[in-house]
Amino acid sequence: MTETTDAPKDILANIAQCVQTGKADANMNIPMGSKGQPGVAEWVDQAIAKDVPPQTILAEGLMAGLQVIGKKFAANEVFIPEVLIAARAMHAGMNKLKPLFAEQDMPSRGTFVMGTVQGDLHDIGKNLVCMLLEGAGWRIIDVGVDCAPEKLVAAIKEHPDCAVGLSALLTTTMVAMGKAVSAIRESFPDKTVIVGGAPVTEEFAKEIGASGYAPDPSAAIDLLDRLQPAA
Ligand code: B12
Repeated sequence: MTETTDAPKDILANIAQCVQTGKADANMNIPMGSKGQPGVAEWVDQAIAKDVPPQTILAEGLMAGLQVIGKKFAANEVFIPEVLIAARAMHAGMNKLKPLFAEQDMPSRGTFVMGTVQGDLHDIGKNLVCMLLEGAGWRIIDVGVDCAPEKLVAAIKEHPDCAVGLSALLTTTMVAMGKAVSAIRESFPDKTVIVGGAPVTEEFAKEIGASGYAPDPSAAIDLLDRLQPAA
């Protein structure tokens, strides 16, 4: 951890570091032996007390930490438990910032409607993609697992400017992914629809008419930046 001076840049570095280690607050004993030391929640409180703008705390503290974890996850340097712990730590900070953003305008990268396709109950990958996209500024509408095409289309109608993500983990439900993309294209021909999940490939994404494929959340963030640049 960065040696504590009162400088906002050190506080932001500590927030990023605590997100990476998953230390949500002082009560947590992650990493082992750190109980009682400040975590994300306490450092965010300090940053707020120093009048650091909430956007800066989000971008240079919380998101900076989670992006490191996202890249390490893509490179197989950390694994699912670490990502989930880091995401939970980030949420501890987000909860502190939410009331401040409510007073201003919550900066949003756009809305992302995400679901696991019909017949498929796997949601760990979907949830990870949602968490990391949320960390990158996307507002997430999680429509859950076993999503019939009609459910996806209805969610898109409610959020017409959204980008869409579909997840499938079973070779048998890849067919359902194709059907979901066709149903979305019928109502929204130009909609950005990205797909992923262990059996899904770039080639399959093209075959079913999806806008793109990403193998992991970090690549999904980059893909969405290319397909649907920030306004
Ligand atoms: C956990 C698990 C389960 C759990 C799911 C719990 C849950 N809440 O998700 C349970 C026990 C319920 C389960 C059930 C079944 N499972 Co299962 N399951 C797994 C297992 C072990 C891990 C999957 C997982 O979570 N991986 C970790 C996540 C993080 O990876 P991921 O989902 O791939 O997501 C990453 C990327 O793909 C990507 N991504 C994912 N989605 C998206 C979407 C977008 C838009 C983008 C950009 C990226 C993206 O980002 C994620 C992070 O990097 C896998 C085996 C394995 N090692 O993969 C089998 C596996 C997927 N299951 C399998 C099977 C067969 C089943 C069952 C049919 C078993 C049965 N006979 O009942 C049922 C099906 C139930 C159903 N209808 O869905 C097979 C599939 C085989 C196949 N080729 O089709 C696998 C591969 C196991 C095996 N080797 O046989 N399963």
